Amino acid sequence: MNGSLPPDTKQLKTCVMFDEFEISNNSGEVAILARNALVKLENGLISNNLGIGLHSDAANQIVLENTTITGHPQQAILNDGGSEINLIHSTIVKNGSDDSTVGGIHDVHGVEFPGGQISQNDFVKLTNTIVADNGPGFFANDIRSATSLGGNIIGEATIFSESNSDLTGVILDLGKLQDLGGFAHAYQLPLEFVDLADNQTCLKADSRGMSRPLDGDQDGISQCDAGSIEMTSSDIIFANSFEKN
Ligand SMILES: [Ca+2]
Ligand SMILES: [Ca+2]
Repeated sequence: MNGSLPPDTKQLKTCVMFDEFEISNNSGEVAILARNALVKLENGLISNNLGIGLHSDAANQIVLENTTITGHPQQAILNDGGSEINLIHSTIVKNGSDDSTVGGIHDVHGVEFPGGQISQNDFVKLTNTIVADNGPGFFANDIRSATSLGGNIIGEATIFSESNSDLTGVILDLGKLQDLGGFAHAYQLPLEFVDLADNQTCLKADSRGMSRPLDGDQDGISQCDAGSIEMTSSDIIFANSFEKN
């Protein structure tokens, strides 16, 4: 579907599943607009469309697995209307350069009260997912309102319930999309971020079909990687364009 969608929006109704897909370089305000739908997106890429990557509104239930959303001038994901989004082993980077409210994932639900009490912020759930290097955003660069189920790599977030197994405040540059052998291009993970995700919630394979978990850092222990790619020892790169806070 690369470049072949209508110029405005792609509307999904009822139950939709995309496996091994790419939606890139479209000129509409929204690449995927979901309303009242069950949607599963797996092993794919949504990239460099003109506005928002995925706009979910009106009681959707959406699951993303092994999917990368990148290169959108507005939000990667805008979630509204009581919709629920479950992101598993997905990579949300380099979105929101154009004065967004949030560059990565903007869930409009959830309110932070004085004293730190937070209202319902579990409409968006994150497992072994990367949300970093987005923004700048008015509320936060990467996430407004989400709940972690563990194993995530997160940049800047607000109204966010994190897990002990998350890395937060991470400054991360994954470089450029590359052909790593799957249906769509994806990002490699720098060595320092390999083998840090949660094996208990690890998917059985990555976006290109490589089995998880692998011992990417060669320490003798196989542990899965956050994001859509499970790094093999042969495609480990020693990137030095990142640092952790
Ligand atoms: Ca290891
Ligand atoms: Ca690994």
